[in-house]
Amino acid sequence: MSSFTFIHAADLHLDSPLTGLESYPDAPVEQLRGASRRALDKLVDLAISEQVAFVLLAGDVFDGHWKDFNTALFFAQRMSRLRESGIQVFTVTGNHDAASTISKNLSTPDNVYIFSNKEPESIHLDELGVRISGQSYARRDVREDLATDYPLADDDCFNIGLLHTALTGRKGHEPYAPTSLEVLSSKGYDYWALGHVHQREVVARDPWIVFPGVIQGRHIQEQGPKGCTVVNVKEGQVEEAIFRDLDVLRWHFCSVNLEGCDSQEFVRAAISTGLESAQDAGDGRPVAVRLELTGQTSMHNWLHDQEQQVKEECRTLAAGLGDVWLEKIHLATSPLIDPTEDMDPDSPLAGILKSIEDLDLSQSSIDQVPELADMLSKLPPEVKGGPESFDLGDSTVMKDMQNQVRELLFSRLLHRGEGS
Ligand SMILES: [Mn+2]
Repeated sequence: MSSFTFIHAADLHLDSPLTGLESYPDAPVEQLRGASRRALDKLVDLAISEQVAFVLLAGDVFDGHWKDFNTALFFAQRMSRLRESGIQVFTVTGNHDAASTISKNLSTPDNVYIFSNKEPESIHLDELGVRISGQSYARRDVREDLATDYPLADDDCFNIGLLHTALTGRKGHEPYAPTSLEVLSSKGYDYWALGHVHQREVVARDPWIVFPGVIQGRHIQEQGPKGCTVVNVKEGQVEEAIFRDLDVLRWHFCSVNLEGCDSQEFVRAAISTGLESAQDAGDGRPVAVRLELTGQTSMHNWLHDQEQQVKEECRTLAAGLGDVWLEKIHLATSPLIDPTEDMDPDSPLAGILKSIEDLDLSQSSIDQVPELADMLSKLPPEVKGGPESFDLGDSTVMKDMQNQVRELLFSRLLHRGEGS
C-alpha cells in the first residue's frame, strides 16, 4: 500500500460576491471582489508546495451560471498550473454548478476530471492504488440519496467517495442528496470527501467523513478561518486530515461585555480591546467584524440614545487599527435599573410596554400570519441560518427583536438624549 497526500476542498463559489460591507464608505472593494479567486490561488500554491498527488473538489466550484467566460477562464488557468506540476483534479458538481445551472460548456485542461451526472463512476489511479468514486448533480435540487448507488469498496485500493450532500440535514443548507452515516459507512470506503456544508466539520473518523467548508467566507455567517483539508495517507491508511486556511479576508463575530463599564471612556476602552482581539483573529488578514455589545451597564441609555454617534465612534476605533471593518454593530445591553420599576402601572407608557411584553411570539401565533410565512419561505437558506437567523421559531431571536422594539420606544417616547 502506498503513501501519498491529497487536498480535499469544496464550495469555492468562485466570483461570488462578499456581502455585508457594500455600504461602507471606505470598503476594501478590491479585497472583497477578488477574495474567492485569491483563495483559489492559495489552494493551488499549497497543492504545489505540498506536492500532493491529487486535488478533490466536492462541488459548487462555481456560484452559478457565470456572466461571461472570465470565471471559467480563471478556473481553467489555475487548473493548468496544477497540470504543470503533474497534479490531477477530480470534481463533482453541486447544486450551484449543476449541469442545468451552468449552460455554457466548461472546458478544462486534461488533468481535470468531472464525474458524470448520470450515474456514479469510479476512477482508478493505479500507480497509487486509489479508487475515487463520484457523481455530479444533473440539476440543482437533487432530492434522492445519490450515495446509495455508489459501488462497494475495491479491497485492493484506498477508496474515496466524492459527493455533494447535506447528509442528514444541516442548518442553513438545503437538504440536497440526503444520505446517512450508515449508507456511507456501508460502502467500506476509507475517506468520504463531501461538499455543500459551508462550515468545516469532521463528521466521522472511521471511515473519515469530512466537510472541508468554504475556502473563503463570504459574509458574517461564514466567520472564522476557512480553507481546505490536507489528507496524509500512510501505507493505505489515513494518518491525519489537517485543516489549512486559505482565506484572504476573515469574518469575525466579536461580543463585548460592558458590565461594570460606567463611563464613556470605559465603554470605548472595552470596545477597543474587543476590536484588537478581532484583529488578532484575522492573523494578518483584513477582518470584517460583527460587533455585539452586551451586559448590564449604567451606560445602556447613553448607548441607545446616542446610537448613531456610538456606531460612528466604533467605526473610527476600527479604522484606527488598520484593516478592520465593522460589518454591523448590534446593541444588546441591558440597563442597571429597570425603568419600569417606579412606573405608574396605569400610565400610557406602562400600558404600551405591557403590550410589548405580552406579545405572543410563539411559532403557532406567527403561523397565523400567512403573509409572513410566505415572505420567509422566499429567503435564501444563507439568510435563514447562522448567527443572524431569521428563524422566527427561535425564541432567542424573537426575544432579541422584542427588546429592540422596547428600547426604540423608550428612547423615542421618553425623549432620552434630547438636546444633544
Ligand atoms: Mn451546495
